[in-house]
Amino acid sequence: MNKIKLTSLSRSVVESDHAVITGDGFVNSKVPGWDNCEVNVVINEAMGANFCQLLITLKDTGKLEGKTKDSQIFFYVLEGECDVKVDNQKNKLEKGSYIYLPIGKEYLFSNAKEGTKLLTFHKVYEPLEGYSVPDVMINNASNINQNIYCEDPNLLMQNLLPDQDNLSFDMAVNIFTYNPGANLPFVETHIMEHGLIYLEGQGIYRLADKWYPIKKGDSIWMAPYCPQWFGALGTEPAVYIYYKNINRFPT
Ligand code: UGY
Ligand code: MN
Repeated sequence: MNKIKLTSLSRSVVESDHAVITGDGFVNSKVPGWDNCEVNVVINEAMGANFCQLLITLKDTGKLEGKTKDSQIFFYVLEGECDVKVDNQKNKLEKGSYIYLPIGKEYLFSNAKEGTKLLTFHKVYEPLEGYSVPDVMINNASNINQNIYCEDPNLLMQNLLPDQDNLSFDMAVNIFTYNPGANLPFVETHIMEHGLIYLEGQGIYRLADKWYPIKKGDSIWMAPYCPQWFGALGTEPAVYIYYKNINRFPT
């Protein structure tokens, strides 16, 4: 038997209007103030995106300390648990918990269980005349209703932030669940940009005129107007959490 592994293969692809990042090519970055953790910058401006998506793995001594600047940051616990201190209040975060930090907010994440994984979305905040900057928001995805999407009971949408109902927000983060065999009813082509990571399951994503097999742990970037479609495969639901810029166009 030939046991040589072909190390030149990867499912990761980076194109001008989309990317599929499978994690096998991760090389860590160091973020000042963030210690005893691994940080992978999965999507950011260097790729052509207008936002940033990170994956952070904390050791039990891990600590993320800082202050948001021009960018608001949304943190979501993919695995494990930790504490977060903001506005002098300590909160326990567990799997499915999330915290939205507006601009100019000090934060400290600590007391992590070894191997805790956090997802972040960062977007430069665009103020809107007549509306105030959103407040800190802490919740758990399990508290958020699943709404039927596009009149298909096999497509379920959870809006983790107030979304279109509150013009203070210029970003949305949603969890999209496709029951086995469900698919987007049309090829979406829109000005909003997306970043996502798969939480469960698998399927086929169409991005521009290419088709990609996708599974739990994979991340995707879709530029504005990148044609997009997904169909779930297998026997489990396919679930992804995604970012979308909203409420600020046309200018
Ligand atoms: O909200 C959306 O645009 C979403 N339906 N897009 C997507 O899942 N690719
Ligand atoms: Mn879309």
